[in-house]
Amino acid sequence: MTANPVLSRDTDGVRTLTVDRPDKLNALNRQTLQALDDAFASAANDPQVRAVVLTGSGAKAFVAGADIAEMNALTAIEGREFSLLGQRLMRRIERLPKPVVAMVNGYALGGGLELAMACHLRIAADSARLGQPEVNLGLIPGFGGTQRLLRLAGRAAALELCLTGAPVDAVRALQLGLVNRVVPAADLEAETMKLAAQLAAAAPLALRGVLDAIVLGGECGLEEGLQFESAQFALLFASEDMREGTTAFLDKRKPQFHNR
Ligand code: DAK
Repeated sequence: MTANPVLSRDTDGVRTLTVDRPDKLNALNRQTLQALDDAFASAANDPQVRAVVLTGSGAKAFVAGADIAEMNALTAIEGREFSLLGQRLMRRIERLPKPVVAMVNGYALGGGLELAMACHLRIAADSARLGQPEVNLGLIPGFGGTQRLLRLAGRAAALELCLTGAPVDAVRALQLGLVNRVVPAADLEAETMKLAAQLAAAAPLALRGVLDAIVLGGECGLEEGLQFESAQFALLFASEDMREGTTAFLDKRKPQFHNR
């Protein structure tokens, strides 16, 4: 066991989590997956946290994938545990009741791209490269990558990335819908923090409603999704923040949201 491989910093309602194994390009070993799972559980439960930013240490990598050296030595039983831990983490992030922004500061490969895709929004540095190179290791994506890539970027892109294993640059990733924005590497942190601050200042219950409606609603058929949306919409009429938001608009002032 080494020091906690996930750094945590809080600024004005934004929790920044940094995978901190730069000498291994922030590769995800079991300790790191567990630390991330703990960190996201804690962010979910902390009422001071309104938005989360996830990134990697150093200028070179967001996360270069699952730790190949560790995987190489796993038994089948350990491999199953590894897979379940990774899948649980990805699902926890995707289902977090607060927005999570991946700040993709470099390589996002294999499990690293799967991690970024589990986040709600992705901002990439123009130097980033994204891909699913598992076939080169005799594997396929195992942390939900085939399914999330398919849903995010469509069948053609998912097949291209997973079959060839070749990474794409940030501009191509933007064209494929894999990332929301691309910015110069020097501006990445400032631009990401600006977006996170905007999310942290928004009405938390409304953001949660959006996340539930789009993430969960997107997993059902249109009819159930629409029903789910209207239930989420109705629920917000019970919130003080909805009264505050609409009253502030009518009063021509800025709303003050209190997560109630
Ligand atoms: N794992 C472990 N170490 C890694 C690593 C990784 N994924 N990526 C890089 N490193 C280490 C390198 O070994 C090297 O360590 P030292 O030799 O210095 O000790 C150090 O980081 C610096 O890397 P390089 O020297 O290679 O740096 P370069 O700039 O030359 O190349 C690179 C950068 C990103 C192109 C290259 O490092 C690379 O190709 N890395 C591997 C990328 C990759 O294939 N990623 C996908 C991993 S597979 C599953 C669930 C999920 C998965 C699998 C199974 N189950 C359901 C069980 C997921 C699988 C993956 O993610």
